[in-house]
Amino acid sequence: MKQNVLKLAAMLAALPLSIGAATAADLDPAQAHAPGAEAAYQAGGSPLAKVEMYQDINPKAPPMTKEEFDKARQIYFERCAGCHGVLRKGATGKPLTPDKTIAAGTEYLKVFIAYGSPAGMPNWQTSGDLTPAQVDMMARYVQQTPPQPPEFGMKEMKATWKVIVPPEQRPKKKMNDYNIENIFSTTLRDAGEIALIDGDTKKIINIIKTGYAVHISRLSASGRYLFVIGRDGKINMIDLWMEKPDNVAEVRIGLEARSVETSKAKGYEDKLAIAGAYWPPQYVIMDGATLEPKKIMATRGMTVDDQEYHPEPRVASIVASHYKPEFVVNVKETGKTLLVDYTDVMQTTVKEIPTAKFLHDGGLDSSHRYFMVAANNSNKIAAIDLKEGKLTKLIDVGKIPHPGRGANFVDPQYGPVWSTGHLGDESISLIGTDPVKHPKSAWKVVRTLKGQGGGSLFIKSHPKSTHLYVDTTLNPDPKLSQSVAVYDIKNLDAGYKVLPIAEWAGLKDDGGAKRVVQPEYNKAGDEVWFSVWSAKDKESALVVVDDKTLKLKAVVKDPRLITPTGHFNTYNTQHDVY
Ligand code: DHE
Repeated sequence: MKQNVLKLAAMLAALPLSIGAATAADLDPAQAHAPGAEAAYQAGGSPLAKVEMYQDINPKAPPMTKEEFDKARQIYFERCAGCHGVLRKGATGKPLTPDKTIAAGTEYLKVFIAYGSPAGMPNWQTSGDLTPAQVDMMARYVQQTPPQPPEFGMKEMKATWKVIVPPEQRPKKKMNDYNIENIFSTTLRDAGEIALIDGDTKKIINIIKTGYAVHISRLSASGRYLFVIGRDGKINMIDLWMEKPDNVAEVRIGLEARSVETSKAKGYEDKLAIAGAYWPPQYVIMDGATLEPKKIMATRGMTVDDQEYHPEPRVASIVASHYKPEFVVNVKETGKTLLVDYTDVMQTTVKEIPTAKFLHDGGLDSSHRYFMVAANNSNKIAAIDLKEGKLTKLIDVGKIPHPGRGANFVDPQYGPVWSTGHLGDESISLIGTDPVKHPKSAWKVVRTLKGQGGGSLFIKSHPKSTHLYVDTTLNPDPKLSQSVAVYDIKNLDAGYKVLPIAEWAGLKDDGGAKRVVQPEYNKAGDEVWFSVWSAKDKESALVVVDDKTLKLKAVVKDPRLITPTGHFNTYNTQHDVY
């Protein structure tokens, strides 16, 4: 029996089968997205799993009890929504709407879910993640009408908004002795907390409760306030002037979110904050001192290429222009970069720049004039000119670029470059960013470095450093996921050295994953910090490397450092130094 099913799985993967309206390609997310590392990365679990939703009855879909429907819905949002979308209209994975899935039928879907496909759909049953009964339930679930989570408008936001310490009761000057330009805000992902760590003494200043599966931190233009966003859309605003820095305001801007940023243009310092939601698909501009939500803008609309309506285009990265009072908002599924003028928050002007689908993460070039954003599943980087307000170039790079904010440095041959690593291959693409002095190199991949392997998430350099660090966090080989590659920028042809970061952490050898993630420099640019990210019931650590000697400088361990992932140096984040 098992052999027959395996044969069927192999046949389905190999043949362009046509079953009613659906073909294997329509249903196979692997045709649209990349293998292993990316699938694992996307299947991160959505807070929507816990949200009650309405079950519609479609007489053509196989029957499901309410209990089964709710269980399957939870699994869907925990495992599948990241690739296939909240409404199953398709994101980086293919659509799973009833017109396609009912035509395919339960048995066909069960094989796909159980065995996956060589190109990327995880093998949920054979990996042991789902039982045969759960696979059967999921095969029936994806034939039901997709339930829609509730909207989250001004009324809901205001109900979550709390000003813990009003602006007039906050310190008038800095009340602590910390060097607040060299603090690290470290994401403690599964604890729903951040650790504020003194970059000079490497001591923990405070552990602060934040949103669920907390994600990133950003600084206000003055450097006084730290903004942290959780996957549940909760933003925490932390005042670094307090004797012991802590929360002064919080709000939820949606049911699921990833990005937060603050106004950086001259005259607007610390005035506004913005956050982008995955669900509902919207972004929200808030007061920069209290987080009071002011204006909600929806992103639902047409896609960039085929101009089809997309009901849930998620907001990916947001960056503040240093040139103009504008936020740069990247909308993932429709492939549009929005320049949101915030001079008049209520009568917002939005310029829509068509870029490419699947916009994700990105950062500024060293001049801060250009924003470089990865359209990850399109295998492209879009260079946007923030001075002129237009797309400069779409640049083809390797497979599934994932830069974080990318790394800027001066290539000895080609001049200033911005660089990205990739989830889907081992390459590192260096793109020329100086059209004035190096016009021949501008907006082209001028050099491709060979890295340790695919599964790279973050790359980093610093203006005072001659090194370039590239992690391989999601590579399936523990040797690679537990180390980083470092290049000498003055001699890129020499290849890389490997630093055994996880080994240096000296954690117990318990066989658990010890993923090394996100190089981040201190303010001086002479140390590089890494997280060694273990499971939540295992010990993790931060490892600090001396950038000159490439030797171990310090290990930070503490039972409170649970699942450290990203970390954000206050000065470098405030000034976009990377
Ligand atoms: Fe992230 C940035 C979305 C999983 C760590 N991540 C971003 C950004 C987006 C995003 C849109 C850009 C924000 C910005 O600049 O405004 N991340 C997503 C996902 O949708 C995804 C794939 C799946 C999920 O379920 O959330 C995901 N991210 C992860 C992780 O698993 C990581 C590795 C660990 C963690 O803490 O969750 C992770 N993402 C990060 C970090 C950044 C980030 C550290 C900021 C990088 C920077 O240098 O600014």
